[in-house]
Amino acid sequence: MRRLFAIVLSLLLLCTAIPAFADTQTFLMAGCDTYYYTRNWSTNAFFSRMEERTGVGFTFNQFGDLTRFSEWKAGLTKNSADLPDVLFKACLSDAEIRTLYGRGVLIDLRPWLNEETMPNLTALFADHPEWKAACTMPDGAIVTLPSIDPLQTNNLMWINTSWLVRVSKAEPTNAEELTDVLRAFRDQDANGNGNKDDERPLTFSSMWSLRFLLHVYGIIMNDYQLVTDEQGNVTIPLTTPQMREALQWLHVLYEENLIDHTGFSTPETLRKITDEKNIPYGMILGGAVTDLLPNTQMANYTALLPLTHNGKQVYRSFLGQMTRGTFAVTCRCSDPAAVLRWVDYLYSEEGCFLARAGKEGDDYRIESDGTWRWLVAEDQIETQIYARNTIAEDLQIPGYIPEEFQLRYANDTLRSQVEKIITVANIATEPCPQVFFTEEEAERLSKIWPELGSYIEYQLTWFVTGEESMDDAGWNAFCAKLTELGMDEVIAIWQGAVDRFEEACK
Ligand SMILES: [Ca+2]
Ligand SMILES: [Ca+2]
Repeated sequence: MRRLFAIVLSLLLLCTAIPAFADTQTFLMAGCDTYYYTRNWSTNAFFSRMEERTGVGFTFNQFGDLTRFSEWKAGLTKNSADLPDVLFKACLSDAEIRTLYGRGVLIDLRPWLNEETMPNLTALFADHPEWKAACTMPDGAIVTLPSIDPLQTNNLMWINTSWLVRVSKAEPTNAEELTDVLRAFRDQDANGNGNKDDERPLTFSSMWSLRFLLHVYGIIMNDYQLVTDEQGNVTIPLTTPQMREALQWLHVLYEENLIDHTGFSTPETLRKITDEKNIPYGMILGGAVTDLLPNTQMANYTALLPLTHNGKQVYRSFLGQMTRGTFAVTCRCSDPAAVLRWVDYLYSEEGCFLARAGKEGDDYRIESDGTWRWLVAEDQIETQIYARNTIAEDLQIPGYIPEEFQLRYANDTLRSQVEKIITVANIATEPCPQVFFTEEEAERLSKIWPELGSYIEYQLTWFVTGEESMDDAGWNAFCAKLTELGMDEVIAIWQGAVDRFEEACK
């Protein structure tokens, strides 16, 4: 009986499906794919499966090299003979978006951003006006569509849990406890190899990365050293007494050999450890443990939750939740509604699975407990699934990745990591919203920032290492130099862009 019902159901579906997509519409798509195992878009199952679901198919102008792709994009005009209908995996920078929209090559997508044509993205934008605002150009147009990933990679504090057990300490929750744990790592044989002196308690890569530790003193800032407060005012934490205090603490960590002295100067590739028996790092400040250690070490480290300062936890979200510039429609496209209906599918949970996991039954299965797993062996995923049947690895695709996609993956080690990352992600915020600068603003920043930014980077490093003094004279000279190099104008430019952003959120 059940079998009969299934057949009836599939017949019903056929009846409705065939007339709707009797005439498949075909468009020209251009984009770039640099996936390590060659992926051919013309034969990749993702596109044929999408065609079955939407009645929209493509022919391709597929690039395999980002530089050549950028050069090609730079030359596009409304009359280019090879102008495609859409750009997918478009990697459009803000400057490229401004230029191509300015030339009339890319069109404003707002007329189709509605429930009828794009129900999934419209619902996400309604729930998250900040995502919509981040896609909005200074003149109000929405020209490209984003990749939205609430679990974007972040710079995290990975701590070795076996080391904690060996030195009898709990996960630290504030500056004092962290310092205490690092001292225990330094003074004891935390890696258990019989040598008390081969531990490097905390390693990091560059001042940029070390800056994430400032959250211990309640400080987060973006790459322009700025933060936007709840009233929408852009301020600079860099010159506050709190910042000075935090830097003095980092200087103590440096003096006491609690942070890795090579972190400022030695590239990660030269510090990568292969010897499993003599792991030197108790804490790693970085994107992934495996950047510095063998894959097998992943299970020994856990992402530390942000520490507490005056009863509050803050943490910087580095990439934010979205990447814009992944999809665009050109003036050549005869039916923008059709291609936008196509891309809207990727903003649904089913679309996420189709683009990233493949087809249920063919590529993966869902277990009775709701978790999902691939139907090929783990070492076959890249060549069998990623290269042939899905599209998401490497450069960003348009779409939305619900937390469930990663949480429900049937691998306990990975899942417990993901759970920790979600907890940090829920605390972390972007210091300033993802604004879109005008051409004039971008140009001014590109004039001011190289000198000012590099001055700040060096000066902070020297404060931490002690090469520059943080006494009143040293500190006041630092603050004065920031003004001299144009910090006030940088703040004003950001304030203007943030004001527009807040307006676009309404
Ligand atoms: Ca030690
Ligand atoms: Ca040791």
